[in-house]
Amino acid sequence: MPIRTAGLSARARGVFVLAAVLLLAAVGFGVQRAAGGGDAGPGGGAGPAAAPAGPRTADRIVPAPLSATTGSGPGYRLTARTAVRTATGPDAPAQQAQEVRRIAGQLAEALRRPTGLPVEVVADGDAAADGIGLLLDPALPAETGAEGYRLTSDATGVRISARTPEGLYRGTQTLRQLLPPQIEGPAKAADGTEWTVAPVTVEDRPRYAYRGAMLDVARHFFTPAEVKGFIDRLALYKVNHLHLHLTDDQGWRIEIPSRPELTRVGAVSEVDGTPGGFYTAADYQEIVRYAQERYLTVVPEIDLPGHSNAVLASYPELDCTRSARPWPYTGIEVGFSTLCPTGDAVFAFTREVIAEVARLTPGPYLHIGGDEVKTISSAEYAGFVQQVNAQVLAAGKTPVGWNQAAPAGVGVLQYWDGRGGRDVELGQAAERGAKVIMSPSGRSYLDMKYEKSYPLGLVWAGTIDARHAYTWDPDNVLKLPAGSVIGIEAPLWTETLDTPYELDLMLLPRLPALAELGWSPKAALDWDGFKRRLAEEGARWDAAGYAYERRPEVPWPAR
Ligand code: TNX
Repeated sequence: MPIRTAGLSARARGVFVLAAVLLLAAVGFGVQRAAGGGDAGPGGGAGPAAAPAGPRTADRIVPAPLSATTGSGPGYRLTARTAVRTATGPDAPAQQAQEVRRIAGQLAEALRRPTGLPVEVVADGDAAADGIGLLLDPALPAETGAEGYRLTSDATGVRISARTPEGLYRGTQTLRQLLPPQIEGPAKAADGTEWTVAPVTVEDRPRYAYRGAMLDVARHFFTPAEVKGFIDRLALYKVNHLHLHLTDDQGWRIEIPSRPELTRVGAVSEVDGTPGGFYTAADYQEIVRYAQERYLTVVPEIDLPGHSNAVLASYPELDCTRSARPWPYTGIEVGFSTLCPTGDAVFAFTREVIAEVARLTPGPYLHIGGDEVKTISSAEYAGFVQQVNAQVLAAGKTPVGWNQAAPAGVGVLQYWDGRGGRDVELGQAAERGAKVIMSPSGRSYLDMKYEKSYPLGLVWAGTIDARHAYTWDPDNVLKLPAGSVIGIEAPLWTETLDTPYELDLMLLPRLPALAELGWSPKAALDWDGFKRRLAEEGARWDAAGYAYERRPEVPWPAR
């Protein structure tokens, strides 16, 4: 087939020719390696022709693993004989063994659809036999941790081992990335697609324990199915917490049976006046379950005492400022609403809400907001937050608050804004032992525009392109005591975002940039290398049907 470069600009032609030269060099190299390897195993086929066609080697993984080496030989080709085999050993608790089989089933299903291969699950089989072995191995080094794993592949198969089912799950996400992008497709791929896993050895574990993304379902409501789609994107990049911002001035989105007005009144609308919505207990639990199956912990947020206009519209007696109550409220101003900071009625209300949300939430955290309260004194604010903090602890959960809650003694603080001495207050809280989740608004806010002229998003914290989202160090945003920062989170506020398509445009490609900061060792972080790996992700999103912004700072291949 002749290579056409006519119609491209001179610069693009140059790039094209260079790329073609590199590609030829790479193919030549691959053939040499395969010929030298000479070991045509079960999946290997005959000789050089079976060399991995695509460039999906160990250096394509996002987030970058702790270490990865591309081996020699043809890699493992999925065939009709490929099975997912689990080995959990005689000492594993039955529940763990069952969980490993569930993960195997999840992987097999994901492989079956695009490949059209049968991909059976063989429980307690031989993890070293032909296929993909999932091996629970408590003897792996302790530093592997709960999320770490080891993945090896060669012509005979792929083996993932980990100390826990969670580690195996993270390893299966890496395996997805070692296959061609069509593996993400919703339907069977074109005949002749080569389902080859490059020969690699990967050792991996995360830098931070907490790697989160937040979805604001209050400003615009997103259905359980839409939230599941959001979770799918996070799981791919090994994000392990989903923070749901469930309440705000514009809407209350979770049913509390003892307080029916919260949803009868407080859920009716959203920003711009379009209809709102809310989650029943069953809806919420379904989201939690779906997240759990992908090893994401849901962190529910009930924003208190500010951002509470929807509560006040539903239960006016909780307002002692007696301010005029706009309802339905469809604008995007902040800071004008607060619950009464004192009195039995308000704390009975918070206790009931916290008890119900805690009951529905298996994860350890319950986020109590605490941001942008402008209409009460700081003493009233601190007194209120302390009481609510105690209620969350009494409900068996760990309270999390936005960084304004630092002086009130909340144990886990989410840093977003250091203005007005908030950075100093947060530093003091960290000195007293508070843990910090880093969400600096100028770097990690996925609702900030990529550039000033971008049609979606806000600009109050600046503009954030993919490079800006990637080039910062969570440990050095503030000078905090060593070990204070437990991770990072990327919040997606939805004042300007109303559809899953719009969420995708803001999320991709910045989510993987932030996910890599949370997961990968500091030494592996390098924008020039990352942007090339990121560019390869585009084809996966195309296959999956995910929208994304083809930002100029990323060298996307032509579609
Ligand atoms: C600040 S971050 C807020 C949110 C807005 C967001 C918009 C934080 C704790 N508060 O209420 O939605 O900015 O970017």
